[in-house]
Amino acid sequence: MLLSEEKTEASSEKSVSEDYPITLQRLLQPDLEKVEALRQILYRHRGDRQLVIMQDFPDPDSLSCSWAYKLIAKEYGISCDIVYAGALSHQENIALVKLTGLPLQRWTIQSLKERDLSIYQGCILIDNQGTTSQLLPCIRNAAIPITAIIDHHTSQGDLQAEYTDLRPSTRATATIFTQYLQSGLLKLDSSIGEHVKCATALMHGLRSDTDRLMQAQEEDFLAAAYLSRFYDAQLLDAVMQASRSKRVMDVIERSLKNRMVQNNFSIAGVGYLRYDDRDAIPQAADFLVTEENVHTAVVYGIVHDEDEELEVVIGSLRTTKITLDPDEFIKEAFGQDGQGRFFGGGRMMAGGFEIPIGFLYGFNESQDYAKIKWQVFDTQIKQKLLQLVSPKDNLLHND
Ligand SMILES: [Mn+2]
Repeated sequence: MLLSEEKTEASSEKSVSEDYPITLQRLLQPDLEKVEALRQILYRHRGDRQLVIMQDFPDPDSLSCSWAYKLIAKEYGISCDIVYAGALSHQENIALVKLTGLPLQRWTIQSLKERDLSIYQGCILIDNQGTTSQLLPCIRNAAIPITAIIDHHTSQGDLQAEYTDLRPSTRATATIFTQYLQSGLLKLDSSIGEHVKCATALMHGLRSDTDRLMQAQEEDFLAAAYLSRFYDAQLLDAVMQASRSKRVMDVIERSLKNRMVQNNFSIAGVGYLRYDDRDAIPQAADFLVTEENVHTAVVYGIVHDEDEELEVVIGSLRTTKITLDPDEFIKEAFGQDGQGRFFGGGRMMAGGFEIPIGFLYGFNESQDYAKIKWQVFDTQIKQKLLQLVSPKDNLLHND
């Protein structure tokens, strides 16, 4: 090979243009020898169970690539557990994991004592070389061989693995993995939800390690171009917008699970939430309205504030339909209270409502009571909304 990785390691600021034809050649045919070597190793280990070890504070690059590896390995009957010892600290990472259902496990050092590590025939280090993981020494003590190291950090020492793909001049491990996919280790299929979500995660990993592509090189752009055929732009957008707490994410998750879509309206009750998290309701509505064929989303829940001894139903409406006036819609749906005040109103594209719970405040320390109370409000609100959404069948037929 004319362009050796050693050269680029020595001078990482190499100019791409000076060896353009060779680079392009390499980009279009990404290191087939390496891919072939990995294919053979996967084949040799078919049926194995492996551990994919991430750094203690996984970032989008390591999260997405670990997932991509798991999906590739599955093609060879290898089942992988993706583990990390530290914490998912950044909101965006929590969002990425939540919204894509990225399969990972947190293993504390203490919990290792109770684990049977003998079920694993190998481990894989992705986007790290073990130096940033507390888990690796224990894994090594358990005599689990290192099957592969795939990383773009500069070499951290002489850790031996059956397969090593270290590319210090590559900006993101996601670029390496995208090239693996492109070379046919796993044929992405945009009709498979998991593939779309993994491609979205890889796009996020690639973007985040290249400062939103500002630092990207040609091979990263080519990788992004390939991923663009499969990824879900709206899902990525939702991940990127996230500076949300875990509890907020949980509310959004509930809204996704509970939503009912009728006549282009998406309606979701999310149950109880803390006062501090009330902002999760409009955020959930923002998210639900991005669904295909939905123009208006309404999300509501019972917000409770123990200090104030207060419970109130809070709801949010978001619409992209120009002809729908949120203010009018909410006033018509919920009407007025005993004093003639409306329960809510709105502005362009958005609206909200608050319905006091008053006398029914409190849980009586009974889960059943809380549940019944929620069902009553949930049913009533849905019914009011459905009278406007589909006037003909305003009774609740669904369960
Ligand atoms: Mn990385």
